[in-house]
Amino acid sequence: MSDREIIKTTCPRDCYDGCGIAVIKREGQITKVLGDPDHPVARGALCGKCAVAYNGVWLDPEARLLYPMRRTGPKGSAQFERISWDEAIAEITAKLKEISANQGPQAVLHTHYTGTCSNIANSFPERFFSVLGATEATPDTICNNAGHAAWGYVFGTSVEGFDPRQAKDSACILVWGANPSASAPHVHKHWLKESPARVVVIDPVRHDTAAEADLHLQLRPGSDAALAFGLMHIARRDGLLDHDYIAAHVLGYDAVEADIEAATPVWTAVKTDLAIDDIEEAARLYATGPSLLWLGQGLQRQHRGGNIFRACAMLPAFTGNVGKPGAGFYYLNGSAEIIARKGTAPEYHAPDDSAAAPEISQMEVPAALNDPDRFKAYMVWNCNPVASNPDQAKIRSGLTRDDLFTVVIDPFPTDTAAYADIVLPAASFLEFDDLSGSYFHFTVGAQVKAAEPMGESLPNQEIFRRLATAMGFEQPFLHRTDQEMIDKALKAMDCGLTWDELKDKGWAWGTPEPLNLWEQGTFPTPSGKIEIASQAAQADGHPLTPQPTVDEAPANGRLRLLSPAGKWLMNSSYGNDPRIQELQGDASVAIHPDDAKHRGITDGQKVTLSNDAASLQMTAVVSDIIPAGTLLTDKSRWPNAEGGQNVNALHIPEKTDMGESTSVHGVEVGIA
Ligand SMILES: Nc1nc2c(c(=O)[nH]1)N[C@H]1C(S)=C(S)[C@@H](COP(=O)(O)OP(=O)(O)OC[C@H]3O[C@@H](n4cnc5c(=O)[nH]c(N)nc54)[C@H](O)[C@@H]3O)O[C@H]1N2
Ligand SMILES: Nc1nc2c(c(=O)[nH]1)N[C@H]1C(S)=C(S)[C@@H](COP(=O)(O)OP(=O)(O)OC[C@H]3O[C@@H](n4cnc5c(=O)[nH]c(N)nc54)[C@H](O)[C@@H]3O)O[C@H]1N2
Ligand code: SF4
Ligand SMILES: [Mo]
Repeated sequence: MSDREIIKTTCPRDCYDGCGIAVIKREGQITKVLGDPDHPVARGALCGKCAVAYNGVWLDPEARLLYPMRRTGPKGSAQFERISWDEAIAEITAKLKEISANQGPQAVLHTHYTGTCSNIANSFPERFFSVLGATEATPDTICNNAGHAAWGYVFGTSVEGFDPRQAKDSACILVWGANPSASAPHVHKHWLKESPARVVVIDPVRHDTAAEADLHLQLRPGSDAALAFGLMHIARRDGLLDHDYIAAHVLGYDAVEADIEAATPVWTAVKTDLAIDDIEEAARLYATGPSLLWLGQGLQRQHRGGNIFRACAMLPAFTGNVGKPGAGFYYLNGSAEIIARKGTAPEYHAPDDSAAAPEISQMEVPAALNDPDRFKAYMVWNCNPVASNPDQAKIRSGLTRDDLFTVVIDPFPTDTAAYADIVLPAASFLEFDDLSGSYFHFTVGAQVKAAEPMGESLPNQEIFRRLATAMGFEQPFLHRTDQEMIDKALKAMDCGLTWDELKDKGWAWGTPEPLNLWEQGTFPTPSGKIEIASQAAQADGHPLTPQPTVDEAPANGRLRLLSPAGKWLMNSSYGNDPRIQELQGDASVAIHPDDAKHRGITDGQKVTLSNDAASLQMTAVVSDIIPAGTLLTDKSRWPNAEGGQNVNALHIPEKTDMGESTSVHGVEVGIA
């Protein structure tokens, strides 16, 4: 049919998969958003949540923010009046200038994360804030910074992991503290199943990936470091360590050998609540290799997440499962970093010569927002802190401060936007051109404009170009056009395609052949080796080597509450889609039959979860999908749709041992 048009684009959500999308248009209107049949990951299907939301609230003008708005009612009441872009920009810049002159630009706090991961929309606004000199809430501290800090010490980088195409040569894939069945649905559905490797999952939760694995070690949360030592004990006892690799490429084997020797199978079984046979089998499968090790972001979201990551790094280092076909380690793949190995990197952030802006951990934001001497303005883009961040009550109280000028930029009227003095409507990924990759696969995707921005919404980058102009910031990098940045990035990536060619095809491999990273055996650490013993870590106040620690069991009848990625939301995104709300049902919490019995809790009953931060009602699901001592729910529903609170009301912002990051999977609660 002649009026039918197909536009290929890429899903820019914070997701391992990085799916290609086919947008179907008829008579100029988007009629359907589907998975691209020619994309190697999507293979013609979006995940369930995107299939609903991209055809639901994302196309629905009633659900979107359409115009800049100014607050007319009390903060939090979501009462606004429409204003023009010129008025909005003028009011914001007047306020930023006033605060900069009186308190200094560091009194402006901005917070952002991965609302969109498309390269320009995700990073361009940072240029503005670094020129302004605003304080940044360090983005990764809400998600994965403990892992980054730990693997920074060990490998010198945490963003250059294995190329998934290596899995064809693997005998074992060990998925540790990740749940691809929810967080990377296509990896779960295709990649894991098509590899000849045996799949081992280490996770307290028997999620779908664990249930379908060859072996699932359902350990007690927070006992992972002990397990890593236990696995190395067996590999050493059975002669499966690669002493040549250790001698040439690893620092610190001698320093941990006594701890490995002490971590006998019996000791490990007691510490982790696992069966000895399972520990033995996992150790032999992994150490025999070739093996891929995938450490999930869930794994490091606990009090000792950094130590756990250092302990798990012993596996590839001591068994030599690095730099050979079918072997490697992975946390995240940063395309810019991998591109930088070829000698060039796209310029997404402000050039290095701009003044270093101050930072605070996201764990400090709730208190900081309540401190009138510290911050006078709060600018929120690409995130929804009222739903996603810890200490919900304190965030809300900070946001009601009359002397805090708040700006929220989002495609949707979130619970955070309800507190804004000025709300700015962001265009959706279907409405502007950009580049978008994957942090798992080595793919580069075109994000292609398929419709005009809804209402008067604008892409993040255009909003910040306008703000820069109004502030009188003349630096050329604040005024680059999208096309200039896309062309420059594509050239740096050297994927062999121009923008028009990439647009046609939708996607390209970053490199035509699978990459065998770390083949040469040198690492960007001070010694050039894998540093299991790290003087840099020690200088920062950590032990020289990883420790075989286990978290104490919660006291006073409390249980440990896990709240990882669920199937139907993308963090809090899609929480406003009515069909998604229906599919999710009521907020529920899984409790082990033994714990339920002790407390007289039955399946389907309303229960109250409480700790020092809050009390929250959910529906109990009695299930052995989790071990005794543990509770399981999903993260980040829209609080206002749940009577004002979601699970993050219970999330106490305690920092991890490294990286000042969230320890949300270490939260403890009582249940009655
Ligand atoms: N209990 C619990 N809480 C958690 C976690 C957990 O495991 N448990 N996980 C944490 C993790 S890992 C993360 S990463 C954080 C994520 O937390 P957030 O970064 O707050 O993620 P979202 O809640 O999805 O909010 C992203 C917002 O960006 C908006 N957005 C989408 N596209 C654009 C755009 O182009 N421009 C702009 N300006 N906005 C856009 C979306 O509409 C949405 O409102 O949550 C954390 N919270
Ligand atoms: N559908 C969907 N997909 C998403 C997201 C989403 O919200 N929804 N969020 C995106 C984002 S921002 C991120 S960061 C990723 C996160 O995705 P993942 O890396 O998969 O991390 P999580 O979902 O936080 O948790 C993964 C697993 O860690 C386990 N875990 C918790 N504590 C422990 C422990 O002590 N030991 C071990 N071994 N395991 C533990 C949990 O039981 C869970 O099964 O997913 C992304 N993809
Ligand atoms: S969120 Fe992930 S799985 Fe879903 S369509 Fe986007 S990239 Fe694919
Ligand atoms: Mo995340």
